[in-house]
Amino acid sequence: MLTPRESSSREYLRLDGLWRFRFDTGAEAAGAGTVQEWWRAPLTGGREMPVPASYNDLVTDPAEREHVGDVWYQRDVVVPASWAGRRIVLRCDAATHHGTVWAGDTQVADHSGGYTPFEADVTELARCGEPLRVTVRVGNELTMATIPPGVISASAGGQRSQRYFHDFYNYAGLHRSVWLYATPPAYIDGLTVRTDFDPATGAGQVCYHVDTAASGTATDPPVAPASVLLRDAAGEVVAQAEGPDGELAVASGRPWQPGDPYLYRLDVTYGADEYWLPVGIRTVRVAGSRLLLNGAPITLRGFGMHEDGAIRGKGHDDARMVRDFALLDWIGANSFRTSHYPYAEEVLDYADRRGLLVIAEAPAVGLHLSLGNMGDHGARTFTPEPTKTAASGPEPNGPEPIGAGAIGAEAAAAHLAAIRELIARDRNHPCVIAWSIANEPDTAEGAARDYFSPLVAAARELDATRPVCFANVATAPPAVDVVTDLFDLICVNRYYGWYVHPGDLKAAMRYLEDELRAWARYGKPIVVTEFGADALPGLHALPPVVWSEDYQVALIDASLRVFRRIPQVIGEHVWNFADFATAQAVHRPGGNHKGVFTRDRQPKAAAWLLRERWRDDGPG
Ligand code: GCB
Repeated sequence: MLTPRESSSREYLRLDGLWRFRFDTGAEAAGAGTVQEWWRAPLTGGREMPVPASYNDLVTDPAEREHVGDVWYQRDVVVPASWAGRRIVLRCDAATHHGTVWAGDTQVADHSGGYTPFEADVTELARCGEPLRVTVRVGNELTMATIPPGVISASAGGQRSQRYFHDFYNYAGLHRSVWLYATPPAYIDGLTVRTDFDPATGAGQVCYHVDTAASGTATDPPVAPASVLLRDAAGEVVAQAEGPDGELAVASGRPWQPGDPYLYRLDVTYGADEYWLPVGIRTVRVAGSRLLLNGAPITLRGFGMHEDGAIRGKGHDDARMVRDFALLDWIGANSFRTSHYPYAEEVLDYADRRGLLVIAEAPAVGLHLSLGNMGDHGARTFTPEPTKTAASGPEPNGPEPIGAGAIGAEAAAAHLAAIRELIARDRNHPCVIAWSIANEPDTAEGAARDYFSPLVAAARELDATRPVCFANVATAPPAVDVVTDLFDLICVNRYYGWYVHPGDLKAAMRYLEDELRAWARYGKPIVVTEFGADALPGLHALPPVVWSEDYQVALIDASLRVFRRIPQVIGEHVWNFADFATAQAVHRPGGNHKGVFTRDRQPKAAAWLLRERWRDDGPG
């Protein structure tokens, strides 16, 4: 599956804008819309919702904001008359968390996983020159079979509520664009590039693989194989080849790197079809406790982020993206993690062009069912047996307990699918330097090893060119973690000075240093993928106390000093880039405030500190 792009043979309609919209609040188990087949006629009710956007913060009724179940989006699109004879595809970039699509009266796609695209060939259903009714049912339910997981319960009055084990609001809707696009009937179906670069000689190499296919309407598939041209940024052809697989040599290659994100362009032709791909020539390797980009050690400075903002929630927004990257540049960051799910493809395209290094994360967050405020005391995550004793059960009227069995085979299959879709979508981006396959799973539990071994193996098989990692949780320090040896990078999320020893930075930093030195014994590169403190914008205190901007500054400052004493620590990612929405909770006043920027993207005091530290370090 290829990202829609315009070319001499391809055209698209981006179906952004207001769609007809309806909440499915019926009591039927399958949802009233499904039972009554709402896709067969214009949606009634007169509501409209923008795409892309989360719907949750656009409504005023609390029950609608917290709705658990399906919502329906619908619009008509006139299929251009000029598309006659071409293959026509309907594509959703993200339906969070489950999307079912109808073209007219026919169901054409059904997809689980809220952050990766899916598409369907609708050539037979789309009449050129006439309107096509497009209906999308979006479900937001999280269960023990989904990634991320959750538990749904119903009150005596039938009101359903969703519980989940991750610390960001469960925004839902059509979060990214929906497209209708046309290609020739015989078309380029997939493209993979792998690059190599020899810093000693400057020799670059691009290995490519082209998949082609022909839709049912193709009368005359091309006899010639695909051919490719590699052009430099000025448009000059620097290498070319024929055939579905090949190697392109670039004698004096200009490598892609932060500060100089040089992009070539691969032009692919197959019969009448043309497709192009930006290509950055670069290598990423782990050597001992170093992470090497183009053979040279790099240190990562940046953030864990979120796709999050006021009003639009998790809906992709070019304006927010451009502001975020401007702030990353201003502060001197060279990298970020797509915590805790794959971000919009527009973000990765932009990171390629801006020279940001990205740890791309699968949406596997909350696989730790006994964690802190979100989990149940004593719950087991990967162990297939009843999870708790009566003594550790919830309070009367408390949340629905996590059931027996917890994270099992179904969730593992969903997790594997999420990893596959992430790598298939993002493997051609030079900005992506590592795959993070989970955030804070319970890797102190013995059964975590059997759960993760096949997932790591699958990630390596899908892409042998990038390190594989996961973000380790505080409850699984080196003495008890059972999976770290399976991975290439050690990523740790640590809150010394916040959840542990709040207000006592001296003790906190001693424990932080001790733990990092214990991880250093693995001899692998260490990235601190989370550290930080909540700070309410405008709250000041001298001496610094928790929740003040001054305490956030002091904690980050002290942590950076510790990291720089330990040579194996090659990355520091502050949690978080900006304040963000979470589920309603008494310890989350208006959301999570660990942002170094406010939710409307203005600096807190810590931003100025980081700017001073990071800009002094220079690029890379
Ligand atoms: C974590 C999680 C992140 C939370 C953060 C916090 O360890 O990975 O999702 O938001 O802590 O602020 O508690």
